[in-house]
Amino acid sequence: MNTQRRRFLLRSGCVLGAGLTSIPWVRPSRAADVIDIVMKGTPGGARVWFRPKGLLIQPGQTVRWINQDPGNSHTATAYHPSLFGKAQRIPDHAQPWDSGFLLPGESFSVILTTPGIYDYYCLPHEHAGMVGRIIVGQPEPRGWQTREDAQNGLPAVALQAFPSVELIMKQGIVD
Ligand SMILES: [Cu+2]
Repeated sequence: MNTQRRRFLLRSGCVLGAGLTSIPWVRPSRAADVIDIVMKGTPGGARVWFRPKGLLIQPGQTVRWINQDPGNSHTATAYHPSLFGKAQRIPDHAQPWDSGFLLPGESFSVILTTPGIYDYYCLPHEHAGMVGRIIVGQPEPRGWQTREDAQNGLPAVALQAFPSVELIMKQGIVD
């Protein structure tokens, strides 16, 4: 499946919806296969955030971002050089993603298979500290601490907003 087609399916939600679960060769969907992260904000947009902002999942699980902020559009965008020239803050060889702008009520999903730490942000609100961190399986054996600690161009408010790897591994979920 090429990238464009895949993106379309993910944007439309079809790939995760009831449609595919009825096809025999697709593994039956369980509730735990899709984990939601909501995009929220205060009226007027003074504060915006992902909830949960830290999440531990298993390889092959799906993460779905849902914009539940009636007053703002948001994105979920992986830190990766191929997207807006950002430093890489996802595992090597993992597929970066960019949801594009999600209007209120819209959602976007990715299936994460490569173990490691994934940092992502909201394109218009990175400077408001709207970032999140997902750990798939467990941190990469090497390199993640360097990357976690690296400033590499992030605004301080974003860097400080990431929940620590230790806390995510301990709690599984960090609001
Ligand atoms: Cu945002």
